[in-house]
Amino acid sequence: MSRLIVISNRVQAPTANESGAQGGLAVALTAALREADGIWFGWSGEIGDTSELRFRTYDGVTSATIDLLEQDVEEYYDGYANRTLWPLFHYRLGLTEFERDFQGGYERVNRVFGSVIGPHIEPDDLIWVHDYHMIPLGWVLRQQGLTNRMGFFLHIPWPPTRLLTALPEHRRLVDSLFAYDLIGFQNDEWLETFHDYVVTEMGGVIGDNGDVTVGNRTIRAIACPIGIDAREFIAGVESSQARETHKRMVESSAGRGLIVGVDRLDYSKGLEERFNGYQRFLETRPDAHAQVYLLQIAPPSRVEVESYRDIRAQLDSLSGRINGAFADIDWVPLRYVNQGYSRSVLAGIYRAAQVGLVTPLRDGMNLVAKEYVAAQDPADPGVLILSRFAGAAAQLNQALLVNPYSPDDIADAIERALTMPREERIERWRQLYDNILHEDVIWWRKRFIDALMEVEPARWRAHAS
Ligand code: ADQ
Repeated sequence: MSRLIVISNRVQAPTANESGAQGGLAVALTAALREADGIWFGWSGEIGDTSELRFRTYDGVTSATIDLLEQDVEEYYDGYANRTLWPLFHYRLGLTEFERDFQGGYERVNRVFGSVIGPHIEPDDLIWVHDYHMIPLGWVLRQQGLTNRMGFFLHIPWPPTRLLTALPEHRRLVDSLFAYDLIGFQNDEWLETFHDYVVTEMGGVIGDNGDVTVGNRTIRAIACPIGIDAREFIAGVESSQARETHKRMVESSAGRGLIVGVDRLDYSKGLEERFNGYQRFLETRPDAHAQVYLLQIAPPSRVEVESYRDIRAQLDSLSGRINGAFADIDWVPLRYVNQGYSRSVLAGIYRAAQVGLVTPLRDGMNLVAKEYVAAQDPADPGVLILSRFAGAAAQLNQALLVNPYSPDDIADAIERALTMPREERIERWRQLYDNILHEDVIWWRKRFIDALMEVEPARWRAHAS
């Protein structure tokens, strides 16, 4: 069996201290690497002046990290990744910054990664590169003569062609993707928008079997939705910490219905719009006052980036306004918490919530929606309200799908969820649960690796020569 080499910006392999916020990628890959004899390469998250690799093995997962120079972090991570690609790929052209220095730093850091990782790759290794931070890495590794099977998975949406072409170096970026053998997207929608770019901007041809050909280069592109480690999450719901949290939530709710939101504090998650929707619900349903409350958990992320500080300030003031307008001496309609919690605490909170409110404006997938479903009591499950613009909506279509931009849509869905008869809740939940159980992270990993094993890597060799 080939070794699996995973490369992503941040390595969040398991540590002795697992509490705190974990990104979706970390949650998914930890489970995947444990099953294979893998190494996870990436940035340590630290600033330092040496790019020496540091290896560490814990709980069956080996990781190897490097530090980055301060300028690299500013241009590559805070800059191109978080101020250029992230907003652009989430359809937020107005927040997208176009700086040559950012692009230069991005390509430079990808070359650094390539030069330190390349020597550790063995001929049989399968290489799996993750996400928008690392798009050109495959090309960098090919420049070193590597002919390994190499796949790339994009965790975020692929933007419409007309938006992508606002990026001055769009063609160069997409060209570099053709160094991989396989590219995976979260769903058919992002795959189709990628196809559209290839056909309209590159004169490419899409084959029946997922092959995408531009000139003399052929790669394969597939939709491969990521899942959660459903069995582990479900087992976690029974842990003593989850039970304790559940009890605490039930007690502190004092008979009121709990609506829960759990997100990284990010403008793509639609938190402001969600608060507006909840406010509309309170304005238009006075009978519901003191009967429900919204618990929004949102630990800050990317605090170096101005747009993230802005959204935080807006949410602080909006949550204050909602509570100021509606709270009573014994009822606070919105509990807004800016910290991360361990997975078992989250499981207990999800379980106690009658409604899971997941309303991103745009999201590659969204694992919180799946975790909420996994945590429910089969005999009395809560209702998932899900944005139609989350990648997860393609699989979880038994949720109440909403337009996250519409406060009325959100308010109506909250009411419908809170009053839904138990039989309907069970019926919807069963289908959602079935999906998250079958299309879990193991299924995702297998589907991607199987597809990578199927493609003929000689296609790269032939074209490189
Ligand atoms: P993210 O944008 O980070 O991931 P998401 O899929 O929702 O978003 O994953 C978040 C993960 O972090 C979940 O496992 C959640 O439990 C955890 N988390 C969130 N808030 C937390 C908190 N307060 N405390 C503890 N844990 C918290 C990116 C893409 C997504 C895609 C994933 C995986 O943006 O669209 O689903 O990668 O591909």
